[in-house]
Amino acid sequence: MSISEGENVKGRYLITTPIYYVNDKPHIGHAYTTIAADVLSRFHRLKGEQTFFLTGTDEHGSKVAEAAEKAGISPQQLCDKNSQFFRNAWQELNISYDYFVRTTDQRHIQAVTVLLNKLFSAKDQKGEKVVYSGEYSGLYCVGCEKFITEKDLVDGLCPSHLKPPQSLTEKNYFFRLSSYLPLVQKLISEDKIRILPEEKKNETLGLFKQGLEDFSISREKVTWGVTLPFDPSQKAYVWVDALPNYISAIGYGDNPEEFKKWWSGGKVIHLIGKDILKFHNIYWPAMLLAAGEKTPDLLFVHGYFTVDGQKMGKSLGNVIDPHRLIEKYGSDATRYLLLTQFPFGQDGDIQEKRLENKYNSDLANDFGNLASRVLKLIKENFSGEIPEPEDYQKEEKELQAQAVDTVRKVFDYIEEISINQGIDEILKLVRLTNRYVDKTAPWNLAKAGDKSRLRTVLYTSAETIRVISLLFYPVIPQKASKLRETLGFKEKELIPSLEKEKDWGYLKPGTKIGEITALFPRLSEKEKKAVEISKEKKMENQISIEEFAKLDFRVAKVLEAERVEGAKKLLKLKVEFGEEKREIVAGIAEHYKPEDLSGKTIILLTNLKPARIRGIESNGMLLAASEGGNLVLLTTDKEINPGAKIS
Ligand code: ME8
Repeated sequence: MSISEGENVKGRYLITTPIYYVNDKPHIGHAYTTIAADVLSRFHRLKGEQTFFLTGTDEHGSKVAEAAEKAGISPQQLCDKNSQFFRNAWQELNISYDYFVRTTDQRHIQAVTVLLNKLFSAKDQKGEKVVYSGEYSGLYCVGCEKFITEKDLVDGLCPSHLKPPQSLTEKNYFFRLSSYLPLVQKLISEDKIRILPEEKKNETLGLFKQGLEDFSISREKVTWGVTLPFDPSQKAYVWVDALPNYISAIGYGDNPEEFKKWWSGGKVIHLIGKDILKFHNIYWPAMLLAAGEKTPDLLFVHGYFTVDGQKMGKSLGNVIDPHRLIEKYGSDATRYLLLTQFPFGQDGDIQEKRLENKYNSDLANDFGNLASRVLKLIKENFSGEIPEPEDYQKEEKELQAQAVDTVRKVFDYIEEISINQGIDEILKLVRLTNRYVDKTAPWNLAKAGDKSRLRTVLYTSAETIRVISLLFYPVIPQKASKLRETLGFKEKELIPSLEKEKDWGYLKPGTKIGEITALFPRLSEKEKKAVEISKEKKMENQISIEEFAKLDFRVAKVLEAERVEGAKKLLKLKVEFGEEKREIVAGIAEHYKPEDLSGKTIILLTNLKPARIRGIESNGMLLAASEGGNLVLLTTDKEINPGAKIS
């Protein structure tokens, strides 16, 4: 057992988010952590530091397999589809990840296999094997993908998923956590593994006091997972497969140099939500120690938010899709609004009304308005060229000092992952600049013809706005770049650099400013636009008669039906239409018994590409109507021969 410290180059960071389950689409909880990690990565890049920003999807385990079965598709199909939804959302939110890991990637599976072999052959300090086999009997919550105890249940249900746990007895392999607990505890106490915020460090240390048991690292009855290299009858427990994403993505097991560079050659920062604290703060360091690897440098555990006071969940119907916010506020404002509802690290509540108010007050009024009024004055009074400042008076000197000081403060806060304090400082500077503009009243100077003073005031305002564009860039990258473009920066200068831009006076007098558009239009105007866009989207979804005519729907007759082995929801149907016979797989087993189906008339889409579901090739899709949990098959009003075309 060793902690290889490595060279630990200052200024090299591996920044990670959790990898999200693909049993469903992304929601704003996932977006929250990912945006925070993006902001952090962008700040480090601004400092000129090497940054590897990692995110991805967690694709194995019962939870995903069950969702696939419910959807009537194979687990891999579900993973491909939903993993893409995450990537799409991150693209819309301008998430600048360097690598998107998927646990079904061969590269990842290979790395997990290497790690499992390493753990299997490892011995602890007493010379005992780290992995041993045993029998486990207990309650398992598929939603959490973890074993839970009777005392965790509320009215017999898992309190997080409001579902009864399964009772499981099986042969499992166990990880001898007990051998590593004292060292992990020591590393955390001494901040060698730093846990922020402080109360989450204390919460973690509290878990050691309560006692922690060895955990099982495999499953006998799960089929969707990584096969144990030392026992092919078992699959790796989904968490033992998921946690190593942080090393598989940087070359563990296939690129030792790259792996060393990012894992032991810099700082490793994991951002996680408080729901997965134990896995990350205790199990993961212990696994790494057993495998002879360095432990993470910093784990930042943020809080959980509710939506309008309620836990966000499918059953409550209050899950917020990031697209909805992006449509209303735009990508940058969504990033800003999600991060500024409550301090990063604490629990909070997201309320639609508060989002609107904050958009209008911070972004439209304070920031957007400041930029447009200053730029307009430059356009009107100096033919759109940044004026040369003359005598700096007390007000200017104060604002300059504030601007330079804000740069230092913001980067200091970000170093400690105090994202909200960092953003608050930027906004304070915005407000100070607004006050400065109000106080110096450049419109009056223009009226009075005091060009000399006007030059100084407008240069000072524009230069402070330039500093704000530097600081705001990681949070609202598109709008900050837009603003920089208007300030006259060329394409390659749109991404700022701290080293070049931290001092006063970077903006060159004489620079021609660009066209001025509102950075953040007030919501009422923006909403009008959103309605127009959604109308356009609806139009885009409309299809022509020609397109509809391509769909070959036929009346068909069911000849035989049987259950698909191992799939609760699937039936295999043999159907006939005209001369043709086909086999299809349909997710209707919870609504129709096989024996009730033979002889039934159904409506079949016949020219769908074949799909393999549970190893069976399905050649067509039947039509059904559903509402709530109810599902009925579509059929014909009167008798008509199978094969009749539907038009
Ligand atoms: O746990 N508030 O994936 P997951 C804040 N696959 N953050 C939230 C949130 C909320 N209401 N809801 C979700 C998993 N999150 C595992 C992780 S890592 C090796 C494996 C965020 O899809 C938060 O970051 O359930 C939380 O930790 C994560 O989504 C859980 O995502």
